[in-house]
Amino acid sequence: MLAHTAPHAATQAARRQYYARIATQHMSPLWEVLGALVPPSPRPEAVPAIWRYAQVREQVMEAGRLITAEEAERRVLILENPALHGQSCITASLYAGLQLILPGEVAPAHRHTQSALRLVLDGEGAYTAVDGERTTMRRGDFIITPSWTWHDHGNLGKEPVVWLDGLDIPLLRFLGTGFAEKSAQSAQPQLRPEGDSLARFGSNMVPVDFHQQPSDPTPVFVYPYSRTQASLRVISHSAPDAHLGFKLRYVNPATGASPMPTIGSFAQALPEGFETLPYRCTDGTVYVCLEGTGDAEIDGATHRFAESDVFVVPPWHALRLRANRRVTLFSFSDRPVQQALGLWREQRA
Ligand code: GTQ
Repeated sequence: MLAHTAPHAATQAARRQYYARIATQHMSPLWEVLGALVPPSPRPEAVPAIWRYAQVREQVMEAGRLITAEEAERRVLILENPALHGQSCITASLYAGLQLILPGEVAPAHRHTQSALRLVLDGEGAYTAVDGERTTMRRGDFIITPSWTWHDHGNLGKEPVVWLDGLDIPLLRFLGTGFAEKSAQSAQPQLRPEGDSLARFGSNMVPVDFHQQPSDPTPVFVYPYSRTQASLRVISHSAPDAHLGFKLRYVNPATGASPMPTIGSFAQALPEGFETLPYRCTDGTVYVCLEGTGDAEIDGATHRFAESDVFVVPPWHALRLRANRRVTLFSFSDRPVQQALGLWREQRA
């Protein structure tokens, strides 16, 4: 901010000429932009938005008639934040998209430094393979492909399968740390039977001589929705948190940390008729409704959501949730990054 009294016209003209001169040497005056650079509280560019599955499903299916999964490599409709058009992101740090795979198709094996999650929305019979182990994808399942792990997808079933992809693409683009490579084989060889990693690491036990190194990916890469549902049902007998309902975070079972270092992920239940108190946090968050119907009031504007709808709450926007019928939500954000840097804040009204 400049001084409170407006400068004289002659002073303003002199300053403008000066700014033009220093611009030729790639310099600019901080005092013109300081307030925007160092705001008193977050001013995200991203805006609240909702994608209603019933309204976008047909567009997703149409992509299946226009391009094959093989040709596209990944047949995905990117969910673009309306205020970040052309930037392929849903928040400043996160990417989201709806991926379609038709019966008989394969999305070929590749790996990249970007971390990815899948949240299965529609259809049955597809699988994701991660570092040599396949997992069958069922509605609500949360599946991860940590940084630099090989992954491919296929559909062995009889119906189209759609899932939500969540990646840290914008964050890695910002950091300049994106690397990727394609595998020579389109499908990975199966090194272990399905269920191996969950049995070894996902049953409150780990192999006796297992020690996780900081750079190792989490040993469990599927979090079946049936287990999440069972947990949320059982804890729903207690009193809900006034701001969050019943909310759990997914963890790497070997460490208790987030399954992936850049993306935190959560599952949440709200009893029928429950309404949360306003809550805001610095991590812009993508929500997916897995069960029920409700209203998300984001900074005062209400968005009605139903099953498989995706909505985004930008950083530091107050959220109030109302469950018209018992609601289960999945969500993800960059919270582990903010927490690792000591930056994360929340506020409960
Ligand atoms: O499945 O690997 O939506 O690399 C965007 C980039 C999915 C994937 C996306 C990707 C993938």
